[in-house]
Amino acid sequence: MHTWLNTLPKAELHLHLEGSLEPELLFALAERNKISLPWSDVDSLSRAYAFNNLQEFLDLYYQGADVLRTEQDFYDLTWAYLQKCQAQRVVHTEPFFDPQTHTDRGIPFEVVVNGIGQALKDGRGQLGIQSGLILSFLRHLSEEEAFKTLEQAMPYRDAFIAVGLDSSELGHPPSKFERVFAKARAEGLPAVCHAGEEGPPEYIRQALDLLKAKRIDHGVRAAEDPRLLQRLIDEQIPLTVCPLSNIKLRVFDDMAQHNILDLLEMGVKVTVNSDDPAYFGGYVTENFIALHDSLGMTREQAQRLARNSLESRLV
Ligand code: ES4
Ligand code: ZN
Repeated sequence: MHTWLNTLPKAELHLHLEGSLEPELLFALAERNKISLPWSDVDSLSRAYAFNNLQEFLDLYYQGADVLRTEQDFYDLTWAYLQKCQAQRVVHTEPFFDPQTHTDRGIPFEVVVNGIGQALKDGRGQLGIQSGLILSFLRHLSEEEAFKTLEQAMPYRDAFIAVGLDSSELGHPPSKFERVFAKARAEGLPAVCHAGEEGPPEYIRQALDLLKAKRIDHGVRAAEDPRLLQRLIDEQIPLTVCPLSNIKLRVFDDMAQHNILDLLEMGVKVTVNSDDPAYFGGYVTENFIALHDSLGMTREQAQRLARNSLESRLV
């Protein structure tokens, strides 16, 4: 079953490139860039990967991203992820990156986008992996800062297929970013949005109504609101669910409590994704395996989940 799940053709629609930075590459880049780290070795860093909530994870994730400095660093990060895609039969991926995490440290926007963009191009040419990059705004920062980021992105408009919204959810509702998403839409960039991970169902509604989101990232808290759930079913709005992430960040107590298969059986268009695989213990295949081992996911359910992912592509 594990091999079968690995070879099932699938798309990944919820992956933060910065979250695919494995401890080994993190240490290698620190050495290459002559950066001293607060961890003595890979093992002590890996031991720090124990989180009680989203914020505890984000604090470490932003710290880890500090080793990314040059175009080659961003290329190497993206290329390592694409090799995982090839090994797990991810034939199409729509990864996020967080430009503000880098530009706020003085890394030029073009360094980030050129490194990632070249690797994605080589992934198409050399690995046959189709892709489209999503520029994600950090919601703990202001809408004004998101506007500045969108402006910086405009010379590279064609490098992106959509805009997203991530980082600390609680206290930062989609409504805070209504105007910048309207501007992005006017530039031809559709929206996706993290909502209903730690935040309430109301944030999912706002993502749909105010940001015109084409997909909801996570969205698992929709289960608390029957009317919203029915709307997701009626409109077949994809949810990019990340099971291992949800366990690591304590959205559910354990995998046996996860609601993804219940949502699938109700007719919600759910997909399986890895979110930040270097931090959460696995890539897409490991997420599928966890659903099989802990929830008894059948082959037929896995096929439907994989088909949903391919049907929910933006490009
Ligand atoms: C994230 Cl799991 C998650 N949630 C919100 N923002 C994020 N950025 C990276 N991973
Ligand atoms: Zn995410």
